[in-house]
Amino acid sequence: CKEPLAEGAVILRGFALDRGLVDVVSTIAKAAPFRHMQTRGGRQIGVEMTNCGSLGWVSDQRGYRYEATDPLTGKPWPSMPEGFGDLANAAAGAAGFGSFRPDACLINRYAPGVKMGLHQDKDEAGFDAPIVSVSLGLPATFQFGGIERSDPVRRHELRHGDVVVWGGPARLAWHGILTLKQGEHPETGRSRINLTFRLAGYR
Ligand code: MD5
Ligand code: FE
Repeated sequence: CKEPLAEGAVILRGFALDRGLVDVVSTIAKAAPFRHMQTRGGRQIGVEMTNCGSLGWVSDQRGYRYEATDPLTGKPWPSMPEGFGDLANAAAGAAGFGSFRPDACLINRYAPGVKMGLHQDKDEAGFDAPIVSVSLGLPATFQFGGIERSDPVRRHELRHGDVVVWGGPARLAWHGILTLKQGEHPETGRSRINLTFRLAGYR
């Protein structure tokens, strides 16, 4: 079931259900543990993160960027599971985009009380490809604005299994996640997990 958010952005409710994604995340996190990264300013990011795929998003005193190696383990990020790549491509197709073969999957883990402030995703080498985002576990309120930081934002509830696809005019929209409420989910416990699939490097 498709819910348009804006020109170029759509929510696919329940698209990621029954694919065993939470177990796959657990396997990835054994090789590349969730961790709090630091910002350039030396502050700790509240969301815990890890990655899979040939590139992973990292933040430290040198700023935001994509790296092929996990700075925590010194090893390449775990490879993109086939089920992840196929899901991202199927979601992009269902949203009306062409073939999407992401090289990066950032995995965010939110505990109750944690938020992600309004930002744009612009650390990627190009913005032609869409971004596919998968929500698992506890529900969250997503804030979706426009191309200008001052544009009005709308709020949408994202629940377990929901997938959002952004591309075209929505690719550089400002967005964020409001403070996660307390709760417990049968698959993820007291947490929300978000998978964000991107084409981060040059094609
Ligand atoms: C999350 N993650 O739920 C959110 C939602 C991130 C991030 O924002 O950067 O890890 S993914 C939402 C998203 C991604 C790319 C573009 C847009 C939204 N957008 O244009 O609105 O952890
Ligand atoms: Fe983002």
